[in-house]
Formats: sequence, structure tokens, C-alpha cells
Amino acid sequence: QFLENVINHPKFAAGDVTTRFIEQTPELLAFAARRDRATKLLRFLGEVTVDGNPEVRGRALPELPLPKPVLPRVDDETPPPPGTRQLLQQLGAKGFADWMLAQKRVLMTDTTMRDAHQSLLATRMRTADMLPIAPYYARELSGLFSLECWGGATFDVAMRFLKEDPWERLAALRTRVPNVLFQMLLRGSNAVGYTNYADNVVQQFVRTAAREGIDLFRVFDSLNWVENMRVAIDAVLDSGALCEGAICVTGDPFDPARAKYDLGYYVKTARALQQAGVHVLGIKDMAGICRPRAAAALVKAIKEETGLPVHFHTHDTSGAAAASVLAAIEAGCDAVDGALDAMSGLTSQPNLSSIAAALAGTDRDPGLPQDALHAASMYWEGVRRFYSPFESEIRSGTADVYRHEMPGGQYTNLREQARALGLAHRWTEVSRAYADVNRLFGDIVKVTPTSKVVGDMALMMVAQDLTPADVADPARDIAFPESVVSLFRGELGFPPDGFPEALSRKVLKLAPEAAPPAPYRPGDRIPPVDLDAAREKAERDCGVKLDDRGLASWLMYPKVAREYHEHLRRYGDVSMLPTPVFFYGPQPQQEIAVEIDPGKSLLVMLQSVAADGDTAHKVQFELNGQARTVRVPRAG
Ligand code: 3PY
Ligand code: ZN
Repeated sequence: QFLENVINHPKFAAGDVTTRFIEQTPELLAFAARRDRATKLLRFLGEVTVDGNPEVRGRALPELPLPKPVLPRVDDETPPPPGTRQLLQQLGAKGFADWMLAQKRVLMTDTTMRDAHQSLLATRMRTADMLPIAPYYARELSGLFSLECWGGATFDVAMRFLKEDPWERLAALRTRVPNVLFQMLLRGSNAVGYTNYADNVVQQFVRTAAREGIDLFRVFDSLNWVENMRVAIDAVLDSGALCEGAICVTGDPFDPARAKYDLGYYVKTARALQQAGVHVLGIKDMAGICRPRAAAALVKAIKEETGLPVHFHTHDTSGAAAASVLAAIEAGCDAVDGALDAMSGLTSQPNLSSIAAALAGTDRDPGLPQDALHAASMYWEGVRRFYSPFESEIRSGTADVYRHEMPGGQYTNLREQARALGLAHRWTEVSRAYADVNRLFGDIVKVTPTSKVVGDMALMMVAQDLTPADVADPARDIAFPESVVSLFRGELGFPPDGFPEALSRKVLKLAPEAAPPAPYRPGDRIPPVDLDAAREKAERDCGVKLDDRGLASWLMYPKVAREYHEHLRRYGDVSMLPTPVFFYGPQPQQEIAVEIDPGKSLLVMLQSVAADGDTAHKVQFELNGQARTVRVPRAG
């Protein structure tokens, strides 16, 4: 390889060399590294050309070539105007919360880069599609309150399916948007995972995320158990970032049949969060079931009780979410979430631009430029086409969500899981079973990770044709999914009224004299992780030196992080490949420019694919004008 670089070097080719040529020509090494990266990338491109990307195998693929999304023009030489991030830096978190309260206009969060694609496209949006529009946001949409662009499921999906580093996404976005608050969704003690982590792992994660550019942490607990949010809240407070304590909405506070989730329940939870020190209160309606009357009542009651700014988040699964957002605003809500038009509606957030337009001329007018919202949305419309294999079948809002209460971010995933189990045609039964499981479990908050447990159980009931009575029947043996056993052991914490005793006994196979577990905070039973030892282990596991970010990824998802590094070693960084190329492979004669270093691009073109004996394919590329062949062994 290195020799080849020497031979290919223009000075060498021209015979212009001395014995100290190698020493005096350091670019040879950079050149070697670049060549190595090019070889890896060609290997990836060769394999997607022959085998396709495993992530879209078996899905309906779009017609190719796909048009490039239309990027609105922006002068990215001019520095962006100051925004909410500078305000937070000036005022500090508490002062910033007071500033929020003093605003007449409603503040708006754009969730397009996190919840919208999590809820519409199984979280598959790649960094390469976020970065081009980021400078436009910084300059033309700097009046936004925040960009929700990190956390939730984006963290593991980035590594697991997109083969990219979530921390690199954050860093790259931060460089391009230095002025608008970056908001992330943090699952309390479950951080960005599905399990309760050791307290010091949660602290390490929050510290690192704040240092890397997260300004606002929306913290929730999947059972609304404030006790289990404290470690995360304290870590956010220590970091100087803005801490939004979110209360997850379940049921309808006006439904007498579900009196445990009445207004008093929310007010009590809000008070506990205020005592825990949060700066902002979030109303997190992850399923989109908070009706307008409930939204208004919750905002009013929580504001009156705590005097803190309130931030409302909902999903449009019902088709009626904008009414709830407007009702919340009317009731004095300080900030609300929406997604830009092309990425809004259905299981995503309601349409930010339409809500902004609906408020135009009123005293709550958010003051956002409609033209700029539209231009950014047109870009997202183009981007969304890249991801059509991940779109769900839903075409309209459905009132059924009020019955099953599935979070928007889970809906498409659970449908996907049902499909993988051959249950696609039994989706209505799955959604009914989901509601049945909720009742069996004692009517709990359903949001990651508890929602996943309810989903696992619902799928099992449908797959095995079990009724709720079968599940409850003490005489009938049921092999409960591991996640259900863990839930009933209390490993995700406890609902305020505990789990139903009879089912607890059955799930945990308790002897008649044994008592179900008394409430405890899971973090109290998980010993702290020795972070230095963990780093050494993680480095051996991943085969590279790891900084705090890499360590945090490994602590959250050791196997996924290890596999990500294996992919990186074999194929190099694939995050900057255009999305159609990443998912569907290069098109013959299509020129692909891939930036591998700032200002350094590779130009790749697929020439031909041919059989290479019975065992492989030969894929012919042109790389920067030179012929290169990749041999791809036949699968199996
Ligand atoms: C997540 O935890 O990822 C969610 O979106 C919950 O609503
Ligand atoms: Zn959400």
C-alpha cells in the first residue's frame, strides 16, 4: 500500500526524489491513510451493490434515482445571530427559566431531527441528511426555542443500524448551529437505554452530553416515579444545563374510570419535580392522547401550583393534536413542540408551521418566519423520500390511539416487530392486546422502556392466542417474556400503587408465603461501575482508545458499540455517504462525492458488476478516475 503511494506520488513519478524523499514528504502518510479509507469505502459500496444493505432487505424500495432534496440558499459565511443558547449562557438556567415566563410569544421546539423521524421512520434519519440544512436553521430559524436533535432512540439506532457515531452527529450539528438550544430526551435512570444503569453511569453520560453540547435535557421516568429521576436531574443541574422534568401523560384526567391519573396526580408529580430542582416542567404526551380540555387543565394547574414554565409535547396519532397544542397555548403554556410540515402529523408531532401560522397576529404569535419554515420543510420533504422503506402503512389519524395509548415513537416499531413475527395481518389484535396488557399490569405509564415491556407481552399474547383471562389464570402456566419478569421484579422502578399482587406472584413464580418485592430504587441495588476499569475493558472490546464519549456509548450498549467499531474497522466511516447510496447502493455511472477529510473528497463511480467464478462477484469502480475492483464473496 505504502509503496504504491510512493510510486503514485507526483514527485516520485517525475523522478524528483532524493534518499530523504519519504521523510520529507509527510503527505505520503496522509495519502496512505486516505487510500486505506477509500479501500474500505469501496468494500462497503461493493457489498451494498451486490447484496444490498441488510437494513432495507425485504422492504419495498423506492424507485431510483431519487432526486436530491432542495436545499434553501443561505449565506454561511455570515455568523448566525445570537439565539436561545447565548441567552442560556448569559442568564444561567434559572434566569433562563424566568426569561421563558416573561415571553408573551409562545416558544417553539422543532423535533424534526429526533422525535419526528423516530416516530415516522423508525429513527432511521442519518446525520448526512441533517447537516446540510443545519446552517439554514442557525441563520433563518434562529428564533426557535430549541432543536430536539438527540437522545431517545436516536442514540442506539445511530450505531446499530446506521453505523454512525451519535456523538459525532451531535458535534457536527453543534458546529453548524451554535446559537439555538439543543434539546435531548433522557429516560432518567435508563439514560438512552432500555434498562436501569448504575447511578455513576447515568452521571457520566449526562456530564459528557452536556459537555458535548446538549443545553436542555428533557428528563422523564417510564413510570413517572420522581424518586427514580433524581440522579439524572441532579447530574443535569450540576452540569449547568437546563433541566426539564417531564411528566408522562396517561389516560384522561377527566375520566372517572381512571381516577388515579386525575389532575391531582399530575399536580403532585409536578410539585415533586419542582422540589427536585427542575427549571422547566414538561408535559410529555408520548402517545398523543391528551385531549384539548386536558391539555388546558394540566397547563393551568401545573403553572398555578409551581410557577415554573411549562413545555408541552404531544403526537398527532389521533389527528387532533394541534387542537390540544392550541388549547395548551391558550391556557398559558410557555413552550410547545412541533415538527416541520413534511415531517409532521400521524405518529409524529403536529405541524409546527401550521400552529405558528394559526397564531399569527395573536399575542402568542411565535414570530417565526413562515417562508423559512416552508423552505426548511421542503428540504425535509426531499429527505423523507430517501427513507420510504421505513414508512408505516398508516395514512390517517386514528381515534383508536385513545384506547391503546401506544407512544408515537413505539407505534411504527411495534408494527415492524409484529411484521417480523408474521403477525402483520393481526395488527388490530396486537393493538387490543396492548390495551389488555396495560389493564393486566394495573394501568401503568407506557413509555420507553415500560412501553416496550407492554409491547413484548402483547405480541406474545397474540402469537400464542392468549386471552387476558388466560394470562391471569393461576392454573395456567405462562412463559412470560424476560422483560415482563424484570418489570415485575421492580428493575425499572415501581408505579405509585405497585403492581397488581396476583399477577406479580404469577410472573415471579412466588411461593404462597413469599411477598412481592417492596418498592426500591433500582439504582440503589446496582453497584457503581469502576469507570477506569470499564474504559480498559471497553477499549479491549472495541479495539480502539476511547474518550468519554466512546466510553459512554459502550456503557450504554456494549455489544452495539463493539459491533459499530468492527464495522468502522472494516468499512471506515460510512456516515457521509449519501443516503440513497448507503441504503440502495450506487447506481451505474452515478458520480458519488464523499468528503473524507475537510475539503478532501473521493469521487467514486460504479462501472460494472460481474460474476467472479461461482463464489464471488467482481465490482468495478472508478475512484478519482482510476479503475478499482472489489471482490465480493457470494453470501452463504
Ligand atoms: C423515547 O424514550 O425514545 C421516547 O421517544 C419516549 O417517548
Ligand atoms: Zn414524543
